[in-house]
Amino acid sequence: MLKVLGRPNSFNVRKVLWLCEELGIPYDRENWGRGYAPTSTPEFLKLNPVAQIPVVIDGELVMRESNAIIRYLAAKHGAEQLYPSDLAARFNVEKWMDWVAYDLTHAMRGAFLGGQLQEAPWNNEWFVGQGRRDFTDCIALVEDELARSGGPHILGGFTLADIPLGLVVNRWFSVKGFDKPAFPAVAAYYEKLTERPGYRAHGRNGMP
Ligand SMILES: N[C@@H](CCC(=O)N[C@@H](CS)C(=O)NCC(=O)O)C(=O)O
Repeated sequence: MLKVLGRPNSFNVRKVLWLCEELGIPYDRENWGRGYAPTSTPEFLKLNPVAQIPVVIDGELVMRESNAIIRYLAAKHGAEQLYPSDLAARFNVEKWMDWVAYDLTHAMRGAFLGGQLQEAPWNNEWFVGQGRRDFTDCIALVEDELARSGGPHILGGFTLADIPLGLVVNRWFSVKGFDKPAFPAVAAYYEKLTERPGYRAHGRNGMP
């Protein structure tokens, strides 16, 4: 049975849990990370030297990096629609995943970890302001893309790209402390994703 190490309120753990729900993959989960078992122990560092969650164990394979993990699981379970084998189609999925992992992670550190949770070192005034501006600009870009393509998902049909992006959108609607423009196409996308049981369980589940 797949083993998932990580707390269920972690942005990156939620990607794995949501995909498992989509694909019907059974798993055991243990609570690790902030507020639970610390990831700085020698026991955990043997599994992930970066001291981060999620860690996912599939037999002999010990995995870290949430996007790599969900790509592995989708490929292993033959989820062709979510993660196509055609290279051009696959590229389109991966470009959105990489964009979330890099640009949006930085923006959300300022807007959410710093601005909302007041977590050091992200709660620096300049960093919070910049994060809020960058978060807004990124969501504006998603709005333009969805308005241009007509959606209903970022690439039309539901793919792996919607998992990190859907969690970002949930965080966008949950984050507080600054004026947020209305983005109607993003709001429609949020509602569309909410039709999915996996998103209701691990995305739009009351946690930011
Ligand atoms: N690039 C990593 C980032 C993982 C990451 O930042 N995990 C956070 C939780 S979302 C973490 O381990 N935080 C420390 C903790 O909870 O103790 C991934 O995508 O898996």
